[in-house]
Amino acid sequence: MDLFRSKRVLALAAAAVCGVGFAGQADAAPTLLYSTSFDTPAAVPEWSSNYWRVEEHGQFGIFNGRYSQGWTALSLNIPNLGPASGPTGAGTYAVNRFTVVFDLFIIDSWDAANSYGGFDHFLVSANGQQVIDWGFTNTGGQQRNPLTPSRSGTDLGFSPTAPDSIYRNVTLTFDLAPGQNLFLKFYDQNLGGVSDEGWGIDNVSVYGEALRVPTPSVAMGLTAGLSLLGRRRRVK
Ligand SMILES: [Ca+2]
Ligand SMILES: [Ca+2]
Repeated sequence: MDLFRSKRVLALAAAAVCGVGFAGQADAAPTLLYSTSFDTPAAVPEWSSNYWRVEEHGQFGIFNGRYSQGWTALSLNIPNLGPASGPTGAGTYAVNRFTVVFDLFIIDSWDAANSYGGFDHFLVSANGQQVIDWGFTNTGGQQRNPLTPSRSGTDLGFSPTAPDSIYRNVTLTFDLAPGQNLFLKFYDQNLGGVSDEGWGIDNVSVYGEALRVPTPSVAMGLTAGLSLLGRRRRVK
């Protein structure tokens, strides 16, 4: 898995969305700030106190979960990421660009598209700003996310009568103003409890780099002080 190459592709994709380019982007090596597989039973004070670690179960291995009507959050102290690379001069400003890569387990009878059963959401926020809000279904109907599952359509664990999905290497990129630590929250909306539907995450990595980027247009709805841009790309 070439995370750094993926990161650059992703950043360029984000830049394309903004209608801007990043001179020197390819020269900036993202710094690996954090990585965990949850596989060892060591204390994880960087995770919220409601952290729950599932032992080996079905096809999922050992992971951070399960949650339903719940959340888990990672707090990282962010060091100085060095001098910002990228375009300089008027019309640019400095950001810390973060890339978060993780595996997402969508467990049991999620129904994103069934209005009678509720629209089941999985969300991520960074320092209180929403990065993604995606709907998933394991029971047919319309997915409300841009991902391609690594595995789906069959029971992978927990309720044997409900299929599950595994999405590996979900990749999110967002920018924060420099000088902030990171509070990364994973949570759901509208789930029915773990006996019905739940989720977990695994293999979480966080990368960061200091960039100067063109000031976004007002039309993008972004501010100079804080911009968030959630993107996702599947890493093969
Ligand atoms: Ca694991
Ligand atoms: Ca299942």
